[in-house]
Amino acid sequence: MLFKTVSVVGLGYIGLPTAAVLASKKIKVIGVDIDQKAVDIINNGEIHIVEPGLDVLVHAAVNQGYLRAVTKPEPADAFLIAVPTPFRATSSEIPEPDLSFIEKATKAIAPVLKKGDLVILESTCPVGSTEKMGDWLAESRPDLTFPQQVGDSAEINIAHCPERVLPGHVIRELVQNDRVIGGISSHCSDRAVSLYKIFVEGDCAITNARTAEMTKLTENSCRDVQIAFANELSMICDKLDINVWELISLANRHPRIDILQPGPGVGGHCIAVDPWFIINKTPREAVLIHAARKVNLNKTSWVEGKIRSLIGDLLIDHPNSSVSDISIVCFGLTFKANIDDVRESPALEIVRKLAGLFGGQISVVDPYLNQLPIDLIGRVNLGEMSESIRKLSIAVILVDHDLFKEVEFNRYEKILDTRGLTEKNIFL
Ligand code: SAJ
Repeated sequence: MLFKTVSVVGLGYIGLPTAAVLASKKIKVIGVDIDQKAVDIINNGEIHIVEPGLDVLVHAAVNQGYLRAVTKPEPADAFLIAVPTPFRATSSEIPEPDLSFIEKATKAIAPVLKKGDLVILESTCPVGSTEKMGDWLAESRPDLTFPQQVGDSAEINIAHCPERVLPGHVIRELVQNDRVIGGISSHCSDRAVSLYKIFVEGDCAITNARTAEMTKLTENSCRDVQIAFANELSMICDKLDINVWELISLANRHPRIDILQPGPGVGGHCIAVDPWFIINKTPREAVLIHAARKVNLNKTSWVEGKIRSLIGDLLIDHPNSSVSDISIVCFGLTFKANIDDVRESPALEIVRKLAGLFGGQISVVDPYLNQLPIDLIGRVNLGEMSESIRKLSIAVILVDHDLFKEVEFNRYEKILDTRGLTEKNIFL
């Protein structure tokens, strides 16, 4: 059966671009989001997030009548669920996944499901979540049959197809990347492939739902481990008085070595979160993955400690000055370069800690943000790239936005460059 109408549930960083790309292929798309404000913005042909190329796509899709946003699910031939899967703290050091958004979205679409519909979970999730989604649907709709009950002959098809796109390159990667598709039955996988083939130019590789879930977690955990290696090297190099940026570029000349870049820690809603889904399920086995998480979390505290020692150095250099004479200018608040997303941002965590501890003036310069997170308003200034600086000033580079390449960092008395943006010899 063809997919005449597709519903995308969750119109965030993944759902909205997916809805817009599908609509650009002249499929009727109903976007569903609980946020009335986001729904209104989209129905106006505008967007509530920053992603290159998305504004043009959404504007065209809405104007041509292929994309419409609503707050309550409506009948469709396929449902793509792209809602967040955050984690919540537990009494142990290991947080646990919060599937409540997936559960709510699943239960919200259940009443409008009809025979022949396809339900796809795109949200990154712990192994077993797609099966759980199938159980929630079966409980809500005892009048329909599901693949976990009757296999290929089920009236509803269910699959997991994790999103794998890189923020900042979402539109291109949605089309070009290969997809991993894990159906609860093989018929579910085949139907999911036929949906993705509407807009995916990459291959659609078929597996089962559990392997598809683990594939996504593996990709992001692999990156977390690799970044942890770079972050650990940066702390070792600081102790041994070696320039870590030079070291990595030299080691990377080896044909089989490709070390990533250190930074102030790992942020975002994916790499800083997904490894916990593996650690939480298999804590005794996931030793390396857990250690990497700890290294990356510790790097953020380490940077904060370095800022405090720079403040101490300034006071030693200028004995007649006090902390209130010092200003710290933090460059970047987002979780990585050239985007507006501050979720799990190590830069934000560092600025929050500084705002709580430091008695001098703190400014944040971030060309991707029009305003500071609410809790920082009144405690931290939102500065300009070329703002005038005090005599006793420290520049802390937390994000390597391209626009920062124009900044004259040598105007500042001290520089802490966590991203290797300035001349390679300045780490501290
Ligand atoms: N980072 C470093 N050093 C590096 C690379 C990254 O410190 O060399 C930091 C970044 O500054 C950022 C964090 O890691 O704080 C994550 O950034 P990222 O660019 O590595 O990844 P994300 O979170 O933007 O997107 C990842 C991607 N996964 C992989 O590359 C394996 C993307 O393909 C996924 O779709 C996305 O997670 C997701 O949604 O899961």
